[in-house]
Amino acid sequence: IIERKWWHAATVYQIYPRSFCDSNGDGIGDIPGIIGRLDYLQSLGVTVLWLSPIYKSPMDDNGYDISDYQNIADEFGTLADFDKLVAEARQRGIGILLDLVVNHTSDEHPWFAESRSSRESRLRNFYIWRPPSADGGPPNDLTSSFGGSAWTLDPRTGEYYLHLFSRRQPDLNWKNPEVRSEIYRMMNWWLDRGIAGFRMDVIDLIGKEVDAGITADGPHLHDYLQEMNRETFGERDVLTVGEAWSATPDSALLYSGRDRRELSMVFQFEHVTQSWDETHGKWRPKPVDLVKLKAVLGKWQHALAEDGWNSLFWGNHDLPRAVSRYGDATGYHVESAKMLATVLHLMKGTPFIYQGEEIGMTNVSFTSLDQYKDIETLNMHRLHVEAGLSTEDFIRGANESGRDNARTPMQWSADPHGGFTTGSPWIEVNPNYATLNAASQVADDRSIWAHYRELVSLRKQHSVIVYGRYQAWLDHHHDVFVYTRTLEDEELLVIANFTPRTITIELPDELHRRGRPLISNYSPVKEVGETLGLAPYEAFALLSS
Ligand code: TEU
Ligand code: CA
Repeated sequence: IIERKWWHAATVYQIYPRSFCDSNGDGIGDIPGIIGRLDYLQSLGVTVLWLSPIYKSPMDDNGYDISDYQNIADEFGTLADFDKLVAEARQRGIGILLDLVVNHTSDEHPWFAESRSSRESRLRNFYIWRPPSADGGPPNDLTSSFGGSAWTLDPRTGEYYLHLFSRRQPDLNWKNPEVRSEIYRMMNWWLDRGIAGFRMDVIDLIGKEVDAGITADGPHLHDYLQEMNRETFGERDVLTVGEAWSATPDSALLYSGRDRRELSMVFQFEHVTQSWDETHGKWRPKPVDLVKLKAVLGKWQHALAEDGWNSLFWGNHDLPRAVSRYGDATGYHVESAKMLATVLHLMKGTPFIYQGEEIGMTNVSFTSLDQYKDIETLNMHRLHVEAGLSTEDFIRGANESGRDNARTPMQWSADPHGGFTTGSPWIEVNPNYATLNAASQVADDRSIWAHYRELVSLRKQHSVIVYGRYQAWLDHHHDVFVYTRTLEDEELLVIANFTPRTITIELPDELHRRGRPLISNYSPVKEVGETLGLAPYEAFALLSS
């Protein structure tokens, strides 16, 4: 039923350029650094790289605040470096996805400088300006994701502008057709340079109706996406993935349905937020409840089984490290990292690996506030302390959920600073680099890295992994994740112990079988009977036909 697309079988690797590889010793990762690691990425087997923003930016939010869409930030390199990256990647069968940040720009973008200059500016309507409310305060009570009001008063003209993120990230006015056509022109300019597509930052926010208090999922959102598709990538064979914290299975079908002409897929976050605290959100995460996690992931597998397409991920540059959040980073580091990868990569959808996940990089254990660099973490600290929390308590939450967990430098080797830089890194390297690094894992065929490489390669070989029908088993079991994937006469059985305990499970008749062991994190299992013993975090897949 589904028309086959190249990106159905692809595995994407996300690079956070600032933290990936520094080529010139200034402590900041850069494009030449990425080029130098293409062989590593090719050998992992990934065929798409998503780069977090590399455009000119004052870096208030590490590049998610763009001041020139058609230039590269000096610390990352030049347009010539970028073109070289595209060409060198293509030679290795790898495409480049750019991060499209078009909900907002930097306050240093020339559009904003012009827009704020006077109420009569020809670009006034490029952003969202409103007069103060009757008491002189902000127009309404919309809040910024990074804390506080989403409105800032600009004294020059006496009006407030909207920023759903930092005050240095003013929101563009998507209702203005000139804004939209400028964005489309810019997108085509990048597409013409040969990129493989876009990851679209907070794309669910562009249809906002601020006066009605609506930010996500606004009434014209899908009109804009259809227009964007028509005006830019619609006739090009690219991958587009929209970040949509508000996505539900129903809206995901609107974004990614086959006849919708919008996006290839979206990132949804239900499996992430289901373990957040009701009042304190991610800063007080609850332990992961496997029954709930399975229910959420299964719901999405079923919802997009016949139409639309899933993205699959445990982590990204905003989220804690997968093995720390869902596995056991201390007791069973290798076993649990492999288990998590197995469960995710054998589901239906396009898997995304966040840099360092393939070697099982872990959360930080910072002890003092100045070790954090992330604007969200620093703003939230201020607000939490004002509300009566101690810095110590805040740090406990930040070490579990803060965005800097994902942003410490990639651990390449046991050399100083993990081989990330010869200078001093912009953010501290996790001290566990001495034992946890890419060099040692690439050399070890039983490493986490080797396991990821095998999973990426299996997806290329077996269409049952790409297209097989998903069915979950033992939904109410608290310890194991069990599912099957079926395509024609092939059936894949995946079984994973999510606990640090040795357990014995009972399996329904339909699952008793022999099969060809496809992958496992202990010795290969060849037969599944009525009862099955599983070692801590054991996971394996059997293929039968
Ligand atoms: O993130 C969207 C977003 O809403 C995050 O700020 C999220 O709420 C938070 O990190 C999780 O608790 C995107 C980018 O991925 C993020 O890095 C940017 O800071 C943000 O947009 C603004 O561009
Ligand atoms: Ca550098």
